[in-house]
This record gives sequence, C-alpha cells and structure tokens, in this order.
Amino acid sequence: MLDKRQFYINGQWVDAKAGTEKPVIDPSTELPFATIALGGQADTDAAVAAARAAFPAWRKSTKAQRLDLIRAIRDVYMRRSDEMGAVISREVGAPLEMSIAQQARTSKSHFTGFLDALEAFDFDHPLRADTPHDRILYEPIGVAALITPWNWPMKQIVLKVIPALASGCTAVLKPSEQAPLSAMLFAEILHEAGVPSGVFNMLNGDGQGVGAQLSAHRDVDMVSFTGSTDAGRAITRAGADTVKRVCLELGGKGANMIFADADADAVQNGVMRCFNNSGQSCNAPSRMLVERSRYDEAVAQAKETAEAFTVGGMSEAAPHIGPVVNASQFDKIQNLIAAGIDEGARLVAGGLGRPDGLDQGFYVRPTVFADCTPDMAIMRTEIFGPVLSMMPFDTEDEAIAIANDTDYGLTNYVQTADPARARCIAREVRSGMVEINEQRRSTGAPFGGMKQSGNGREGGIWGLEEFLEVRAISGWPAE
Ligand code: TXE
Repeated sequence: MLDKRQFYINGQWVDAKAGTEKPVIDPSTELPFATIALGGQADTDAAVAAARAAFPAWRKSTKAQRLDLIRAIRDVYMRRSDEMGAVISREVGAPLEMSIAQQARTSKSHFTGFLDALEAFDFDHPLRADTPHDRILYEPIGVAALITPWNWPMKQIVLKVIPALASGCTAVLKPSEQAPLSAMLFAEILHEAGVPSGVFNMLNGDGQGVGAQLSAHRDVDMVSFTGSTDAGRAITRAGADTVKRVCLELGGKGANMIFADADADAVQNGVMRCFNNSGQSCNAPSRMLVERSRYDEAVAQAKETAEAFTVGGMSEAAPHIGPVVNASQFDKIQNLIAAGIDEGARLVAGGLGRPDGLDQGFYVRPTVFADCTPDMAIMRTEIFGPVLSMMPFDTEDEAIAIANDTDYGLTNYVQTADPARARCIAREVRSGMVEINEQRRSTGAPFGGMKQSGNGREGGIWGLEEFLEVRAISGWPAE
C-alpha cells in the first residue's frame, strides 16, 4: 500500500495536522492501493497562510521571470509525462495508452496557450492613445484556491495552476479525492522546476472539508472550480460572505446534430466521442439528434459502433474503454440506464449490469438508447458514463430547440455539408463552444459554458484574465 499522506505546503512535504485518512481505490479491481490524508481546517489554514505570505513577492515578479518558470515547469512535466499517464490510469482506471496520449501529453498545448497569452498580454497601458492620463493596470487577484475533479485530472490542474502563476497569483490546489496521486506528482514536478516556496501549495481533502474551507476562507481571494453543478452552487454560496470571485466550469449535456448531408462516418465518430474516457467528459456529445431521413440507419450504425467497443483494464490495447471512476458513479449510471428503460426509450445496445466476464471493477456496458424524448431523465441529466441517447428531428429549428432544451450550455456539435446552416446553428445554440464537422478548438481558444454549465473561461488570454483584477487610474502623470 502506497503511503501518500503528506501535503505540499510552503515548498515542503509536510504531515497532515488534522482530518482523516482515505484509501485510494483502483477502479478496475475495487481494491485499495494507496492511503491519502484528507486535511482539516488547520491544514487549509497552513496552505492559505503560505500562499498569502508568498504573494507580495510573486506579485512583483516580472513577466520574463514568470515565462521562464512556466517553461521550466513545462519541460519537467513533459519529461515526466509518461509517468504521469501511468499514475492517472491507476487512480481513475483509464486505459494506459489513452492516459499517456490524451490525458498527460496533451496538456503541453495548455502550457503553449498560456505562454503565448502571457507573452502577448499588456498588463499596463493607457485607456486610449488620446487619454494618456487614464491608465489601465492589470493586477493578480491574490490567493487563488483551485478545486479540481477527477475525470481529466491533469488537464484541469494545468488549466488552473499555470494561469494562476502566470498572472502573479499564488495558489492552493485541492484536487479531487478520487485522483489525488497525479496532483501529488504535479507538485513534485513544480518543486523540481524551482517554483518559489509558497507560490504553489497542494493539499488533499474532500468537498465538505478542505473544499468548503477554502471556499469560505477570508484569506482566499478567488476560487476556480471544475466539477458538478451542485458543488459549484455550494462553493458560490460559501464564497458569498467574502464576496469572492468564483469561476465555475460545470457539467454539460451536449447535443450532436447530425443532418442528412453529414459525412458518412458522423454517427460512428459521435458514438466514439461520447464514449471516450468512459463517457466521463463534461463536453461529451451525449444527446445525438439525427435528421429523420437518416435516423434508422444512424441507430443501426450506433448499435454496431457501441457493440464493437471492448471494455477492460488499463493495460489492454486501444481502442477500448476502462471502468468508471467509483462505486457512486457506477450506481448513478446504472440508475439512469434503468430510468431510460422505465421511461420507454428503446435500448439498442448495452444496458444494465457489468459486461460479460467483468465481475469486479466499475465497468459499464457501452449503451445506446433510441427514440428518446426531451423530457426523459437520460436526455436531461449528465450521465457521465458510456451512454448515448438518440432521437430524430425534422427541421433545423426543431434541432436547435431540442439542443437548447437543457439547463446546460457547454458544447454542442453540428454535422452538415451546408455552410450556411452550420453558421446559423453555431449562432443559435446556447453554449460556450460549438464544434462544426469534427473541427476541434485550437490551442489558446476559450473553454467554458453558458447557463448552468458555468460562468468562467479557461485557456489562453481568457484563462489568464480570470486571475486578474483590472484597475483604472485617472490623473496618471506623464513619464
Ligand atoms: O463531483 P464533485 P463528483 C459531474 C458529473 C458527475 C457528478 C458527480 O455529472 O457524475 O458531477 O461527480 C469538490 N465545496 N462532474 O461527485 O462532487 C470535490 O472534492 C468545495 C462534472 O465526483 O463536484 C472535488 O474536488 N468543493 C465535472 C470536486 O469538487 C467541493 C467533473 C469535484 O467533485 C464541494 C466531475 C463543496 N461543497 C464531475 N463538493 C466536469 N465539469 O467536468 C465537492 N467538491
């Protein structure tokens, strides 16, 4: 059993002062393989105090110093990225190849996006050329608490820690208690790269403990959070007394609108995208809307694609999907599959229970429902498992209306050969991101949602601005 009970505070690994312990469970065996400490108030206070003490000096660091530090972190991170992939696989159960390629190595693009953004960012300039006495100053907000989930653990950590440091903030990271070990390796990497003591701190804890303590803390200036919409609400409430800035990246229920003129492989790609990472992505295209003339064929293709998926442990060769992260996610998904059956959706692939031959581990059968209606639980709830819900539509307006009929607004998808239609749909759907014909966002584009998918944007210039205060000084003397 690995002993991982320490926290990284003020440049050192230290023992927990308060709180309890928790086993880390391997999702593919349901067996514990490590022990972590879950901190308490005294640990939270120590981490925040270290970040507060380091802030005055780090706030005054130059852009060149920050760029050098981020490049150094990136270089150590990339050197250790295969090690990182292996740790992620162990704690969340994802296939090893996928953890290395998609989880660990791709974070490099986030480093690039923030280095470009920082290089280009002007922290100090006149309002306009004709108003030299009006000066605009961008300042780091202060101590940033970063609370992250387990589904893409390292991307979510990089997307918060790097812009926090780039902006001149100091940081306290509380990773998910489901994925603590990759965060601890990340702390080792930052230490090796020479991050000054106290600028970055990391402690483990659960949402009710360290998560809530950081959100309410008087010496924390902002919280950047990725996770469930419920936890986002709780953090917002806890931060209200101190009027904290709270940046939220929450769940999603993406619609993938497939028109009759879409590419031949649009359905297959849509199923694969929905099931990637065992369906545990906030931007999973989990509602597939298909133009009626192509619908029956699409249901047959989705069934075939789902049934071709293999499910198994982390060391099996791709393409396959691993288990979901824990027992409560497994139960949530099973309950939603049962609800889909009860509410009359047509089960065309997968279904309840574990796949044949996998009696232990949180394995879910790749599942497809057809003939869904917008009011069904499987069309409204973020399932966070390999479950696709399909329904037909007749007109472009109907597709847009169904896509928008959700509390979420993170990513929507459209597949069509008609450029005018693609542009119209991109403008009309209410989501922070739209992907047309499988085109992925480029490095540095903003990631974030509308409605109950959140209020923040991560990545590039927008990700940097989340950590900055903008100030207006009038009467600025000429230099
Ligand atoms: O998330 P939680 P869970 C969704 C997805 C999933 C569901 C539940 O639908 O099925 O959420 O997953 C911390 N104050 N997403 O229970 O609880 C917690 O410790 C402060 C979508 O794992 O939101 C962890 O660090 N912090 C999502 C983080 O929040 C709190 C990714 C995520 O845990 C807290 C994950 C509190 N009161 C789940 N309560 C996405 N947007 O990608 C919890 N936490």
